[in-house]
Amino acid sequence: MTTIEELIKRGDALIIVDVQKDFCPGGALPIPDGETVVPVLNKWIDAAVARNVPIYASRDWHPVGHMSFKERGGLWPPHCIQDSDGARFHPDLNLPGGSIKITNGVRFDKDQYSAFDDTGLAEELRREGIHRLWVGGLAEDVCVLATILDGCREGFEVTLITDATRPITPEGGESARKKMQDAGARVIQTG
Ligand code: VGL
Ligand code: ZN
Repeated sequence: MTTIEELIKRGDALIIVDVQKDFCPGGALPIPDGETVVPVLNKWIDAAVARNVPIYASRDWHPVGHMSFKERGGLWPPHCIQDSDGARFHPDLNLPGGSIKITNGVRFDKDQYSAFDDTGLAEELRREGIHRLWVGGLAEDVCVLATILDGCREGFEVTLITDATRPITPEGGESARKKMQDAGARVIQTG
């Protein structure tokens, strides 16, 4: 069996998408079994640290009354409001001090599902000599999907860690998985 440490190497990055309390059961926009990604991602974090592979963690970080909220005609209940408890990373996610945070959803005029959208992430990764991305997080059919599609479009070799992600709906997850694979993303399951 291939271990994570055998898979990841120099030139890779681990991208952890929106593993925040509001996206887990008990939160404002709970994703079924969302919390189950945490122990899996912790294994990837350990391996990334051991191999000196950088870790980028995105977070959804909306102003009060964001345009993506239902009260403003958007799709979602209010969630991940800046500095709220629900916007915190899941408390069991062992993000090391050296991990790099990417903040999304702060714009007043549009939502940003992808960690690449208006963040400069692609340029930053290229500057760091990174060409392969291992991706997990929430939700598979929203922000993980958008991040992976952009990662592929930007020319990175992208792998989705299937046991480190969960969709909002099973149908959404199925269609997202297909779109990601059609875009050239690979899929892998941990151990
Ligand atoms: C997300 C819905 C609204 C996500 C963010 O992180 O997948 N989903 N905002
Ligand atoms: Zn959001």
